[in-house]
Amino acid sequence: MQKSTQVLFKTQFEEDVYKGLSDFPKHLSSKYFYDQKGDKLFQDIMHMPEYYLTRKEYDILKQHTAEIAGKFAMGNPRFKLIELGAGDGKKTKILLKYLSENNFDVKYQPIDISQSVLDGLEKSLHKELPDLQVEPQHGTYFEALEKINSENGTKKVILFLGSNIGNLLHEHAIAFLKSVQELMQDDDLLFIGFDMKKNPQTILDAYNDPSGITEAFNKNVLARINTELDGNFDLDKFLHWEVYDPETGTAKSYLVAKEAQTVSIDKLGLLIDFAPWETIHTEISQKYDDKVVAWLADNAGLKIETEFSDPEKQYKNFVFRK
Ligand code: AVI
Repeated sequence: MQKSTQVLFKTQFEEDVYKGLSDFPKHLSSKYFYDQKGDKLFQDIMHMPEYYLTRKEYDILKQHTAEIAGKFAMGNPRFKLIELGAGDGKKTKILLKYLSENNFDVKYQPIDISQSVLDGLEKSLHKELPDLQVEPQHGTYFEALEKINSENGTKKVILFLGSNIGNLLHEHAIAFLKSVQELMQDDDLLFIGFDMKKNPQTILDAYNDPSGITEAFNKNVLARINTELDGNFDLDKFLHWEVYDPETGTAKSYLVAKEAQTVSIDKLGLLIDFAPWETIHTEISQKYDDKVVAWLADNAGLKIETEFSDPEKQYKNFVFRK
């Protein structure tokens, strides 16, 4: 018998780990891949030859910079460019450079949960684009968006790149888009990157690199449980396993127990039994088609303004308004 709901949790991580590993089938959220080590592993993933997403989106921004900037500035060339989950801003810098060099009246407001990510980005932007106004916002997307909204009525262009939306189940993606939509004014725009359905092998390869970087990224949630919650997971006793369903467009990551084992998580007073080949589901990376994007937008009260894509239409950036 495992402890029940009277356990008092000090953090969301504690609660989610407790509940996810006590559930059947077991699950843990991919948001817990990201700590300092996880951030670095994700940077490495973005440089892997198999992980096409980053390159495709970079190429779209590079190929269509002037058109995208023109779309953003349409009707009102003075706007705030707000980026949700800015990271190192490598792709956004293409747009920022163009906007800055062509005298658009833009203020860039990157939002990130990690203060060190924001500090690094601000520093590099001051060096590379000294004339650009940068105002980082630390916090969750909605805290920061609400704060920005309350400041004044300047038009907003909100960026959500990297197919980050794909890490949300459709119902959560709709809820997320609805919340953003509610914070948008009539002339505000939302620019989102979507990884599109393609040859299933290409997708599997992107999440199953032979160098083991994605495996380490997936297992980082177990490493965090070991260091932060006094767990004793033996990472070698788990397999990284990726599946892709070409019908639904959902790629799913699992950690699979290679043998029967019991893991203790002392801070949670928890003992977890694993049967041989039992799974922990850790991540979804949704792939889209045009119909699904239109359906998500419709459900969130958004209208598609236009789209930009690579020549093979493997990745698309959509512009939405409310
Ligand atoms: C951040 N996110 C969009 C990545 C993805 O493609 O789902 C995270 C990732 N997981 C494994 N590789 C990359």
